[in-house]
Amino acid sequence: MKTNLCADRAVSPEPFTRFAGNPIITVRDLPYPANSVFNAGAVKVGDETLLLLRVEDRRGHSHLTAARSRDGFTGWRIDPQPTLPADPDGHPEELWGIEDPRVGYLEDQQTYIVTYTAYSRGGPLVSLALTRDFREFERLGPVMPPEDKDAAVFPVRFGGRYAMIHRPSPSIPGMGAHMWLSFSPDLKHWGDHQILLRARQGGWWDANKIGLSPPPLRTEEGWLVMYHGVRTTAAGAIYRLGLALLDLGDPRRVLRRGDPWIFAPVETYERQGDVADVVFPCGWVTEGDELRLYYGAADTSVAVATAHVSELLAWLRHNSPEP
Ligand code: BMA
Repeated sequence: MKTNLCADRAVSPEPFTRFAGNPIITVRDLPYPANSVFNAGAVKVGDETLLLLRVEDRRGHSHLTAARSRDGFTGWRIDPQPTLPADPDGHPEELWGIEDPRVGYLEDQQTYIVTYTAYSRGGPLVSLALTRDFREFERLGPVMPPEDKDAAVFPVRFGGRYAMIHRPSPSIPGMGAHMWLSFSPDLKHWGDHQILLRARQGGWWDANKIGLSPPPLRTEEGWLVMYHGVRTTAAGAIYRLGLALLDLGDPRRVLRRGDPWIFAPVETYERQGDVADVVFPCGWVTEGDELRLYYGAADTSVAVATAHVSELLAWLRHNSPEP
């Protein structure tokens, strides 16, 4: 297998451009005290961009708070109190908070779906909630036991079934934490579990542990998937981002997977913070061909970078091994 490592000079090795005003939201922008704000889900609601922020309070527990902006970059209006607080009484699996929301839209139900990590006594697990307005939420409860996180549901059904990408963590060291695909007739009962993308091994940037970043994005060439790879070093972990492409009609088929990473911590706000060297997107939105990637920076703030979907697809064509 041979890789066209940017054989075509027209394909930029770094298609993303960071917004000059980064970070766009920090803890100082919140209307109430907290430790940090990061790893936000993102969705277009009408003519506004809505971010569902992960806010970590000063106990170390997280909740979700909505922020809205007309242009997606500035003028964020943040809810005055937690929009979706953890509910440890009604939902014991949310004992130590809720984290890392991915927001999708279920086309058949015309409802938004929020996939998030509930931090239970048994470890992190995957929970789902539905909402139409980001004010009231209907919790569907836990759908994957611990440890499992980094999940998102596709906006459409395949052969009548919903599909979800998620990342269980094996308890046996050295097995690798891979991305899985599961199916459900009703969003509650999930099965037909299978590995979708494997963490690579050895010296790769995405060796041993990978996980979905934003929800899969439908493009004319396939479902665009961005994932994070966690490289363990003597100085700690480095979270970088890669791309893959899945078949539109059958998301079990991986059409492409880039060899190099496409985005990595470089700027000071990405390299320094509560957790150094982390870029962690949970959402992206498109405006025509323009894509805006919203990412947590160093588990401390929220930043945005832009690219063109067509450029990302070209990048994948040039950076994936030939079939
Ligand atoms: C992952 C998740 C993210 C976090 C990242 C870096 O395991 O818990 O919420 O941003 O680690 O700390």
